[in-house]
Amino acid sequence: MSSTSSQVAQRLLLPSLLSVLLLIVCVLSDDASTIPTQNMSHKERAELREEAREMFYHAYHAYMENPYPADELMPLSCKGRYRGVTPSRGDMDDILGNFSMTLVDTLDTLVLLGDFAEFEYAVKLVIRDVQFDSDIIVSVFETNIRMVGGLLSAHILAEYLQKQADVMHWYKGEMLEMARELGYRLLPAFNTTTGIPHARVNLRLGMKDPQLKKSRETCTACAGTILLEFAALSRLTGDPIFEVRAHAAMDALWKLRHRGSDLMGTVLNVHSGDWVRRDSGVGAGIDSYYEYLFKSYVLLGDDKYLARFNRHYNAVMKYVSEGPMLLDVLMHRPHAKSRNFMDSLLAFWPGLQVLSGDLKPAVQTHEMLYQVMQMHTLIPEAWTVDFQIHWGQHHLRPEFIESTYFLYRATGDHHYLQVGKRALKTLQQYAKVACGYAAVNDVRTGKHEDRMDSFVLSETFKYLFLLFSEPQDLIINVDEFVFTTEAHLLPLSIAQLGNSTFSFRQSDEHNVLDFMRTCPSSNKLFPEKVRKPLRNFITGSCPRTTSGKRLSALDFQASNADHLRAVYDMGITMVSVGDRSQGKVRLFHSFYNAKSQEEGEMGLQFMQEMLELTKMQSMNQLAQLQAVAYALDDQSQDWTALMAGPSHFSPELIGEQFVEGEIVLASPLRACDEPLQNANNVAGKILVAERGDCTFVSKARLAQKAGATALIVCDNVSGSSGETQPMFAMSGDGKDDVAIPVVFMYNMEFTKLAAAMLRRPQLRVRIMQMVEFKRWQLAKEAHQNETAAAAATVASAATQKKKPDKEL
Ligand code: DMJ
Repeated sequence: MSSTSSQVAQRLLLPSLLSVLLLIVCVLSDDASTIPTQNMSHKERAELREEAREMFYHAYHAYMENPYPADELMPLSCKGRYRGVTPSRGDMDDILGNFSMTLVDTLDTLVLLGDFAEFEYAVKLVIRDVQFDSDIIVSVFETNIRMVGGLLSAHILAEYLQKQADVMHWYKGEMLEMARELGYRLLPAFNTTTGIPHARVNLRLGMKDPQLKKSRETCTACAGTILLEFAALSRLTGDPIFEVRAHAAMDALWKLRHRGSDLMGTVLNVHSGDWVRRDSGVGAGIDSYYEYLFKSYVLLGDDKYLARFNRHYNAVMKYVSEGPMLLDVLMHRPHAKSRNFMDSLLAFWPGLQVLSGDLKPAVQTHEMLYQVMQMHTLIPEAWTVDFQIHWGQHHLRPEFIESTYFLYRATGDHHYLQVGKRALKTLQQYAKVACGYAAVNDVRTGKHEDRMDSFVLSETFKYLFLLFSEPQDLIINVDEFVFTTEAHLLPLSIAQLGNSTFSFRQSDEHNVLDFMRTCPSSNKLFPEKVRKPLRNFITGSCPRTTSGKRLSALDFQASNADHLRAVYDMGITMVSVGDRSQGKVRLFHSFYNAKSQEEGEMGLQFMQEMLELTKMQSMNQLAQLQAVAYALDDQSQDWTALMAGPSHFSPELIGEQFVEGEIVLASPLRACDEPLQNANNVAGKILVAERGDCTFVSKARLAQKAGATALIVCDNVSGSSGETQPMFAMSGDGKDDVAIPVVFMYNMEFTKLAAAMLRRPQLRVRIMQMVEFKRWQLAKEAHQNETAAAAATVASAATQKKKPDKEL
């Protein structure tokens, strides 16, 4: 679709999108065997809406009556958090710019709540008190989504109220001017080689702040969550610069995707465009990049963003999504999981799936999240694949409630109202304090933190209020807006400025409930059908509650007492072998020892799975294992391969790739200080350095600088060996500047190499993957056998010819 024709269509997309989803739900829901969730009465729903409103005001008044004009309320001390005054929390404080962030972030929620008087008062305060000319370094991403987004949305709604509610006639676009000024202050961050913005900028000095000299790295979400606000800013002010810069950043990011997997990493260098962290998921570091691709398409009607979103979406569903779980992989090796935990930011994903029309996986992931919540009371900041707590904090984040809201809007299933009710009551019970709502430091202890982020008011309570509101309760038709990642409202009409098409809600307009009535109660059965099989998802895989479910070898943890009991009951005995410290065990299974016939059979299955797993593990380990191979004389076909480990910071040798050369010992052997004494004898050779005194990667840089073609780091612990110790991959420091292969050898293996060096001065070695070395050897042997067989055939043919002569 061309952009003009598509724009008109896109303006209408979101409302109709939700209607289409409702229709799909009706068509698919004819299974009477699924029990619908208990419906919530209008009365209860209205009470919950009012409770959400009260929650908002409890927090809002605590902020306004105590620390305002501070950026944030500290709810335990009831004081304000000011940049440069309150003890620093490090990078986290880049959110703060001493610009009354909580108030700016909250303005449009006041309008949604219908509180025009307080909105008007708050707007006056913002115009009077907020200024940006401060020598403070702030996060470009956070300032954009909370401040620029907050000001823009408030400006749009202020003009709206002027027209529709006949109030605020004094308002002359001051907040738009403030947003424009702030936008200009963020622009210096976009002066990079790639056009991808720096992560931080000084509000007064731009990038001239000496502290920003070394600024290089940013996260994908940080750079890719600008366009909605900047496009709105350009279109409202008539100055194209913001939108131009934001599109350029999106284009540059798109070029950095992995061409094979279509996935993105999470951290990159804004100048070189190199990836610094190649983990790829949908949570922290990348979340709102995906959100802004899709919503830029909805808001601006540019098809390319939908195409890009779809490419990434397919990749995420192929590699990252695993049933209801979403687990990071490496963008360049997408079949390898790179983390064994999920973070709470990814809870926005089902909401985005709803908007993009993929309802079933949205229902599934939401169900998984709900179970995490039920298991730990509050969703922790991160949890492991077996649903144990990884990071215990709970920051009163909105994402889970946001997804609950979108799922309710799309399905009409009252289950989502019940989920929202539980989330609301839990916040009341565990987060409410005298002066606002406090984040929880650890969901296991319930201990509070002196922290209430501005998104609690701008998002968490806003989505709760929306969830329990009937469409006719709202003064605007939210379907005519896109919610930014900070839940600020931008009208779909933004592309046709001066010609506002959104309107106050008429009570009979787009009435979702009426629509639901045309499709009696069965409209909730589709999501129920998807949720039902997942209802025991966590209890089924959680090691703490094994009841009734067979423990699979994949889930088994030897340190878990329940698991040990379960395998014992299945008739499996575990015997330690070798040195106990190595933790090697052998498993024996006997039906005779099993608690029951059924458990005996489960034990047999468990053993078979274990065997498969062991095979897979050793294949993976083998793939990573490197070989340092040599022959003792040039003619010899007899090569010796010593095992070595790879590194995370150097190029991998894959397949038939290898490095070959003479080896030379570094002098001094630890190779930490520049220059190497024998630097002039290193070029073109493979350098050997001993572990210790400095990092692996700094030795690698020194070797590279001296012109070495590869580096072997040998262990400094006498007697260590890959035969008895697990091989590992050396870690770097996040930079990507080592271009030569680097491998690690334990002491015993290196001692063999050293002995060979003594026997043969100027020994040449070949570094390659161990599996490739084995393959190469096998091919060589096969070739030798063939040659020998061919020689034997020739010889026997010659003998046969001679034979008659002899006989004669
Ligand atoms: C909010 O500031 C935004 O939703 C952002 O995109 C992600 N993190 C917080 C809420 O958790």
